[in-house]
Amino acid sequence: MGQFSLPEPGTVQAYNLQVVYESSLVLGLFVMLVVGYFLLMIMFNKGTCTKYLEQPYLEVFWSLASFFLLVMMCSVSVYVLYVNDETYTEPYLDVCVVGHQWYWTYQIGLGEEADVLRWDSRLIPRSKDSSIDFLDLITVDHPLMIPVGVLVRVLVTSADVIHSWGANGLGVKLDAVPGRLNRGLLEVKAPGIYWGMCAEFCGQMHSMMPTVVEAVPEETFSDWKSHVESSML
Ligand SMILES: [Cu+2]
Repeated sequence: MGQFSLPEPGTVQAYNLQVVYESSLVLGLFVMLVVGYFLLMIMFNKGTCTKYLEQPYLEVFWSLASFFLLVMMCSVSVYVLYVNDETYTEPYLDVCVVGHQWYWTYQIGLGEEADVLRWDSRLIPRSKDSSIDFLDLITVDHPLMIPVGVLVRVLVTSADVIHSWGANGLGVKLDAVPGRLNRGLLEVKAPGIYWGMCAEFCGQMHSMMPTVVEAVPEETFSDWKSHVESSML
């Protein structure tokens, strides 16, 4: 649908959200057309059809029809709500995201594991050496690397004020609240770079802490991880 729809979903979760959005949109358009048709009919109809007066069956029908439409919308959205938030298998990777004024700290792996990697992701401002197609305000020094095709659990918190981490194409936006841990699941479908912005006003440089996620094939991810680990030793 190109410009008329949401951005291309980058994850299974974003795809599910798009299904909810588009199915609700189609149902909404259908209801609008039916109601619009009857509205125009009533406006321009000069006669009165006695068949439609005091019709209990008709009233029961349109009450039930709208009830079933609501049940359809509700069942799709509740199903996606649970599917996007629950997993019965252990995620392949845990990523911790900590918001700071005004940058993100990423950590791959949890506290007890030996192979935990932690780094800061800061904005690179445009300079006179920047190329002509330099992406202003969404270029960072070290993006978050995640593998494609596996389940990644994101744990988001903050060290100072409330921030919000997410990227449009990933279909995720999680508030980074000090003292709380918010959780999201991602299963990226295609390699690529996904951009987002801090979505909670967090101070003077709120617009200068983009979230850049680089999704790469699993082998590339392992190579990158072992390379970084060896260079840290
Ligand atoms: Cu922020």
